[in-house]
Amino acid sequence: MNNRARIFDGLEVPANFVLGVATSAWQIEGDLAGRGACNWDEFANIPGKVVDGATGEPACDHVNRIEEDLDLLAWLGVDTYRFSISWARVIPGGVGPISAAGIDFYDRLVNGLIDRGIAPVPTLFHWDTPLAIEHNGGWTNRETAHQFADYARAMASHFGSKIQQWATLNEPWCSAFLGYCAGYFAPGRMEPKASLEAAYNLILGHGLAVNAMREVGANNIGIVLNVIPCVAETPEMESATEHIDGMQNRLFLDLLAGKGVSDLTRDSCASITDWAFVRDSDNVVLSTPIDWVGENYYTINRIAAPGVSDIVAIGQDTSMFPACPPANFAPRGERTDMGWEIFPEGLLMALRQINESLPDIPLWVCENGMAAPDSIDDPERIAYLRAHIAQAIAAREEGLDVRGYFAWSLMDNLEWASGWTKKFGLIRVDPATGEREPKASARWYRELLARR
Ligand code: IFM
Repeated sequence: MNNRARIFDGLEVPANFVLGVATSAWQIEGDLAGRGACNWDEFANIPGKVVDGATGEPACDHVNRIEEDLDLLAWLGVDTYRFSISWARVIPGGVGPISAAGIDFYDRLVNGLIDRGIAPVPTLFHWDTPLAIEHNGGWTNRETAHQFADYARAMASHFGSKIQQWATLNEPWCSAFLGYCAGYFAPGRMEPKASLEAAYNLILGHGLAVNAMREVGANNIGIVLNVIPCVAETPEMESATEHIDGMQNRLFLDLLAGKGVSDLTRDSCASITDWAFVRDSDNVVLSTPIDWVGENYYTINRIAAPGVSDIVAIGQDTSMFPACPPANFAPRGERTDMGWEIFPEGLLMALRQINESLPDIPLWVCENGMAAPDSIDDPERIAYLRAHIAQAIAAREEGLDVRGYFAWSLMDNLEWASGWTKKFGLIRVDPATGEREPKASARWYRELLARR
């Protein structure tokens, strides 16, 4: 598997280990006038929901700077680029006719990548639900799953063989639980029961989409999860840890594996739902075989007793886990600007956990990176990337079929509810002018790509 390894900065990167960078539509595109509105536009317009009142306009102005961004990708020398398609840009109302201007933008992106020898890897849903669909219940409405499949079919049929790798959803945990349980993300609902239904309908939509896309000839279709290893800090926190692992990881892995909702999960959420929305007949669709699984890895969940830690880490809060028993997240040691503990070994743990649930399916690290201080000189990011790439390679060495790695992110962008305050980019973006400037980490990644 690890043929013709080369050493760079202590990393032995196999020649067939694919390296890329990733972004998502709402975080970079801008050009709101050129698309339909989405849930995040509405959410960001509510005072206090996004830090400093940042909105999707102009974000990184990527729609207008597409040639410059394509040239930056070519300069980096990446093999592959993972981006997301804005559903509301290509189908402004969520259902109905395709927007010629919207699809033209993605044609230019996809053709520009192919011309530069970079493989395009689109994700069909990275959290930005068309507003009309959100207003109709969003992912709490089963109909959304079918509408998503129609959109997926339309994209697969339009792009045909130009796309050799597709992702359906990005991190359905975030859409379901940050969006509908904690209210921290769009649409800002705080309804634990509804969030479980949203999680279920997301995976249903994924399964329906995979089938619809295959009907029109698409292949190599996967889903991107954010499996986070969950570790109890003390024996008495084991049951809370099991619950959090159930919501963060096992709910999604079990549905994809055809196991339905486990008795453990049913019981641990019995106080908030009777699970009446689960239909046994959905199992075949939910567990439609997939060609690969993506893992977005950033940190680990350490679960401690209430009151043990006062560290604030974004996304590590019991309000984001329906029916969560009292617990406290307790990150240790070095942390990123998100408050997330830096724990590279957790990537290997997450890949193992996925492989145990969904054995023998090729794995991709679809996102990994860190929020670091706003500086062109970012040695901490280089160290973070190096340590995590080493873990991905270690996973291959122990026999896991890890095909590649995407650094998050190509450039600084709108970090959702944190607005412009968290910087994940390899390339610095000045939010006021849109000016791009490669950081030291971009030069490091470029060198790694060149030497491999
Ligand atoms: O910026 C996000 C991305 O959109 C999804 N995965 C996590 C990243 C960092 O929070």
